[in-house]
Amino acid sequence: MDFDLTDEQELIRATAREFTDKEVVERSRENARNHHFDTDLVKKVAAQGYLGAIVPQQYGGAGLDYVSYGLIVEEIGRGDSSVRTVISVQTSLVCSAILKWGTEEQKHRYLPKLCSGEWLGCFGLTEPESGSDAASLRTRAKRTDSGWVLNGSKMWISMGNHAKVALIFAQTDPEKKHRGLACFLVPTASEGFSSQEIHGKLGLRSSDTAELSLDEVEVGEEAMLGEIGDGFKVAMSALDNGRYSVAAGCVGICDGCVDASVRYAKERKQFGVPLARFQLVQEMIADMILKRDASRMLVYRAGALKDEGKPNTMETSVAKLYATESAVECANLAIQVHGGAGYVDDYPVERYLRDARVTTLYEGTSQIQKLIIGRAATGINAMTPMEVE
Ligand code: COS
Repeated sequence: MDFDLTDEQELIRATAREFTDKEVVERSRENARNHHFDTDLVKKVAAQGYLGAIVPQQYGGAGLDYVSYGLIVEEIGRGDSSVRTVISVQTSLVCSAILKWGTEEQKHRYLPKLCSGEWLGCFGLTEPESGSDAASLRTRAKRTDSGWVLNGSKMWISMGNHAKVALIFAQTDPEKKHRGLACFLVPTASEGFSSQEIHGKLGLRSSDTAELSLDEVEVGEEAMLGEIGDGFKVAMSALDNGRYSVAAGCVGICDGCVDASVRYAKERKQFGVPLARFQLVQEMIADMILKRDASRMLVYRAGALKDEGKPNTMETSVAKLYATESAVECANLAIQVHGGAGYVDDYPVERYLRDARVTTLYEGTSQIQKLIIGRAATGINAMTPMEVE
């Protein structure tokens, strides 16, 4: 077992750290205050090769391994979870799904544009009536002479107002339940496709979040990603990657909480000595370090399994569950270390708490992760409630 990063991975981490400090941290407070989805910053992120980092070079990506990708996502996550969300959605959900399930034609058509940031993509799985129970989604796909017509709506879709292409999951045959689902690559400029911004979020204020509506949207046969009936597997395999990136981003939040708290505890004096002199303050810092380091190791484990091509759904859920819950706890502790100063946005810790909160919800709640882990451990499926007599 080797816990060291390679020289190349160390360089990737250092470069991402420098980029984050110079470009991301600088803008995070103002963007959050202004609820501004920063397309200029997204261009800079793309220019770094951070969109589609795991996509092979032949399709316009950086061809990096998952551990390296996780390092990048961790650093960006320390800077701003709204920016990290752009990377997660574009790379882990959209690009990874096209890479795994797309035809050569689809890969060549979409991946170079997504990797370069020329296009943004979004992942349309969740609906107003279906969240955890993804298989029950109601968007319908009906056959036409030349392809398919789509009707339905999608909810909580990151980048939905800026995306040029949307992965839309739709039911082709309700009787088949999850085996009737299909995934379509839908240009957002299609007639009948519209999006609306969702306002009033607790966190991720500089992230774009949309409700999508599909009203008789027509697409050709070539729009389908995978085959009829593959839709649920497309979604689940993409979420295996999405959850990994959310976990890595949350390691970044934990790390940012440690950095900010150590700095503040050494500067701020009470009773004539720095806060760091108090054992109860050190205890909070130690607790944060524990959670950060354990989260990081779990993310590395999931990343290493992905790089080896081994099954990793359970390990990814462990990493996602632990890192996201840890990010919430670390942010809460970091505010405690900062006292009143942590309650306003002069310091990043209040934003860390607001941004961390969604991570235990999206891409599968903590409860869903526990059920995935529990099922892997026991072989018993406790997902579906027992039928009511
Ligand atoms: N990769 C590929 N295929 C997978 C998979 C994975 N990680 N997990 C499951 N599948 C396949 C299974 O192999 C099974 O295939 P068959 O139809 O051939 O048997 C099928 O998908 C159904 O799987 P499963 O029985 O596990 O589905 P369940 O309904 O029991 O559980 C949960 C599904 C609850 C785990 C799933 O619906 C889920 O993750 N929900 C949360 C959704 C979510 O994260 N939403 C947030 C989206 S925000 S972007």
